[in-house]
Amino acid sequence: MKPSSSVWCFVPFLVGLVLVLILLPQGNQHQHHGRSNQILSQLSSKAILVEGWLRDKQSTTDAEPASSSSSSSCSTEYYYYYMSGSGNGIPLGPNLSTCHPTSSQNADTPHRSSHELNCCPALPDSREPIIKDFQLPSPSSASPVRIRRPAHRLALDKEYLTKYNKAVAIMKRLPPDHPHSWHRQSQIHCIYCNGAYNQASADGAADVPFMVHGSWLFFPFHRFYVYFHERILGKLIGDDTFALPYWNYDSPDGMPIPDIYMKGELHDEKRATRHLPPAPVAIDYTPDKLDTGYVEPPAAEQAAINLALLYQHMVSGALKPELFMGCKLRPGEDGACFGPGTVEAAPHNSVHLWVGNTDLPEYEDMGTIYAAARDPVFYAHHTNIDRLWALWRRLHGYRGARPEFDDPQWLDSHFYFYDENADLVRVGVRDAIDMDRLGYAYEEVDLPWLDARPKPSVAPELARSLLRAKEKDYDNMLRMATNKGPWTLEGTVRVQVARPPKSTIKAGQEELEEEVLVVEGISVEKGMHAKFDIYVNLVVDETVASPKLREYAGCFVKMKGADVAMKGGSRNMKVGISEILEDLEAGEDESIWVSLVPRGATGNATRVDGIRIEYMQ
Ligand SMILES: [Cu+2]
Repeated sequence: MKPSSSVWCFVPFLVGLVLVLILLPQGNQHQHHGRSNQILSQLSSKAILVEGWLRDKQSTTDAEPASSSSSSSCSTEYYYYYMSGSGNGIPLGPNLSTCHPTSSQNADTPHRSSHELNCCPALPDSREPIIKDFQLPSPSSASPVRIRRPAHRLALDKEYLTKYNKAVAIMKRLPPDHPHSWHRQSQIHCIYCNGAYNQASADGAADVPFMVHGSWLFFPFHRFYVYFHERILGKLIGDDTFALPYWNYDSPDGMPIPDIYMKGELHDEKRATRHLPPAPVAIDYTPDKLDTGYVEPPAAEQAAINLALLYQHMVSGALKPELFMGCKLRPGEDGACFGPGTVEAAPHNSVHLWVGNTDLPEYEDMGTIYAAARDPVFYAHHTNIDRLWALWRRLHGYRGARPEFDDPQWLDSHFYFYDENADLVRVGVRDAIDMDRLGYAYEEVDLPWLDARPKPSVAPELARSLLRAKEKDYDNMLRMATNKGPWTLEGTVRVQVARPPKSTIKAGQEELEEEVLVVEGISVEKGMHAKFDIYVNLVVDETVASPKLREYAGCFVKMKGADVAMKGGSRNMKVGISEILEDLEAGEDESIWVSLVPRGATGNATRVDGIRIEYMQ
């Protein structure tokens, strides 16, 4: 394709841009009005967040046209133009003709048998006669907004429950090969998450799997997944206002598995019996924690742990898009990365593991990637994850940072889904960003985790002298010179990590720079799940440490079956620590102590190559 014709592609885009600029501000304000009032009152005690959110709202409104797909009919050509290039410009996407059986377990894992999976459709999707490009509804379109409500408040809404159960029942009765069937809907997760497709965009014929976990593809992929699932359910019962509920586990009342998922079509047998209601979800969960002497806290304490963890993962640990969204996956083997964002690690991974039945080989259904979407509660878990993304974008505009990447390679990455008309559509990440444009919204509820900023376990001054005393104890502590591993996490690893001098930044820009702890080269034996917690300047015993302490910086959680993603490339966990260091009064110290605390019994299968600090702009 000639570059000159690609120029013409931008003409409708520019016209659209002007139109959107004229039309959008009013429409957007109108849509936001009730909700913004609500969130403003929730945040009233947090002047800085409010101020920030308003600025964020302003800047995203200004930036909106960039996510419009008004390039319409030209977008296919535009895409091929990219494809014909090489190097950095190539966006990521799956090659539909490569769907192949994959495996969920590894044969070398002695106590688990290898499990071949074939999640591909009987007829390859690449044989579809027409693949459409997804079109965002125009901002002026009159279609109703679908309102997703908290699932725990729906137990008495008979009319809604009848509809939802009926839609799922119809889905379950469709022939298994129908793209709208329950079977095929759940296989989407298996295909995209167990590596059944190869990348379309890798150079040459390299069999590089296309994966959507552990990177910046995680949020946009799952947004589209539940988006189409919801529209299909609505179509099956002839209701274009139908919306999925969300599992509001970020609020104490909503923490148990919602009752509506305990009966009828929404029930699933394959769940951990000890976690059925009224047990509150444990967002810091790992399956074999109890085998290692851990005692489950009472419900109120668990709820407090959950909120404190959410504060860290949503607010202070994730001030930059890369920290929240995950690592920047690039095409080809060289571009491989596995680095989940804070919320993908927990609550996403941990809640999956908490629901799954640990008596089954792979903790089916929710605890393993290939089977997770067979459990109806999967969709309520993922609407909540999607909601947390939307909340995060609002909260973090205030430091002047863009609330998402503007990297074209991310924006042009794409996936394929069957829409409610059973047409195969190609959807790009750029169309996932603005939830309002997609025509659904979340009913607002209180956000108690915003107020759950933890306190240091001991007074910072005392902590300082305790740490100094420990530094003299050469036997118990690894020294600065050894902050390079590899270490096997059989027990806690404590490392003194030097803080490099800050990069030169313009005056007034200091607060834009985030200090980031990088746990490098994480590897987990195939077929195993894993979890470790990351603490900074921890002075209390790690067996009593929890996310309720300010020293908690984050965690790494790997689900079962996420092995394909663990191949090659960089495997890092990054968490922001500027606010923690401020609260621990360690902001001026030359080095900090980092503890990696394995949780559960798989520490001896987990290896880490090193720890370092970087500054993120
Ligand atoms: Cu998931």
